[in-house]
Amino acid sequence: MEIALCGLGRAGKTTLWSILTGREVPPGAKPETRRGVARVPDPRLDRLTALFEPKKHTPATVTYVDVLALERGTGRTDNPVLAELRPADALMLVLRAFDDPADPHPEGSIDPARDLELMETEFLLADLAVAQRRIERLDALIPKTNRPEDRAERELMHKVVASLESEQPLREAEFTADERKALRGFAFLTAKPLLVAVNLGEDDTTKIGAPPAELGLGALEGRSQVDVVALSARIEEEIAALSPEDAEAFRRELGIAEPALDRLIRASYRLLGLISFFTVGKDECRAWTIREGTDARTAAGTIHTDLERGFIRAEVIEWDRLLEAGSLAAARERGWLRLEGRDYVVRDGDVLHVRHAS
Ligand SMILES: Nc1nc2c(ncn2[C@@H]2O[C@H](COP(=O)(O)OP(=O)(O)O)[C@@H](O)[C@H]2O)c(=O)[nH]1
Ligand SMILES: [Mg+2]
Repeated sequence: MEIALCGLGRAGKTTLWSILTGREVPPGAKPETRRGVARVPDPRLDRLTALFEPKKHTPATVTYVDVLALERGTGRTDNPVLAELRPADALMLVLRAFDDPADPHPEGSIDPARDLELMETEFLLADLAVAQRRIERLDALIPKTNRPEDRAERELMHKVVASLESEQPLREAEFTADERKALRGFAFLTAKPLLVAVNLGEDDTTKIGAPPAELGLGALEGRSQVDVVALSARIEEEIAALSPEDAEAFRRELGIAEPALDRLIRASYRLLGLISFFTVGKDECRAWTIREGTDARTAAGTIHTDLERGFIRAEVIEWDRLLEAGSLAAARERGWLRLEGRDYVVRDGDVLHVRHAS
């Protein structure tokens, strides 16, 4: 699962990517596409780890891709940056809200609401170009082949165009499940979940975690598959360099309850429709990533294909019940471990122990 960081130049994308992934980008490094992994902070896994004291502790991860900057007019061209965004499962749009006269904003002033509108317009235009090109092809093809599936696709593309022309992103348009499936192959940008990261100035700490309206981004309120996190990349950078104790003290001083970076990663995870289940033991406590709605057998397959193939049953317990019991054996004794079959829909926070035939 990948999230692409996008936005205008000098918004703080690379800075944010570097903190998210813990990978250093030396000042003056040449701009390039960078891919890196962030650990998903999860206090539930931390508590389980404290109980089991395993040799290994493995959190879930999300991959972030730092791509080159977008600019005004990008959507009307075949800009290669757009092609880099298409494979992503979601977009993180970084909006610059910090001022720095020494490092001017490419649009000449600080105005996150304008930048949001500008970028969304480019995405709409880019998708529109894709749909229109497809319609042209189908128009040429249909008289020759006369296939009903081509006609159906053309109808769908006209629906796409109508949505985009009325400035409605595809993620917010109404499509049937089959239509959504047919759209997937086109990798429309406005169909992807959108996480807006507002990069505040380091004096704007009172706005960290503020709702969109307080950031002048009321237009984002209540939109489906859109989330907003306000943070200061500079402050997160400083916090990342501190020891956990000092970081905690620094945050308390600023009145920040939870690290903004944690919230950003968690919002990414949620927006991607992902949940975690856990496996525990003396060797390893680990969080596994699945899509919401995944059955127990498929979930077992994320651990190992053998577990999926030979799946018999899963012993399941909620993470906090397991903590309460103190061990798997104690939970089993109390009858708290449920035996679930292959069709059981795994829930966020379940601890699974898979019984399988080898
Ligand atoms: N004052 C301030 N400067 C920042 C912040 N985030 C990034 N910058 C600076 O803005 C410039 C552009 O940042 P960069 O991450 O390269 O932006 P990108 O072009 O979007 O990748 C760099 O000089 C950063 O140090 C921030 O929160 N506050
Ligand atoms: Mg950059």
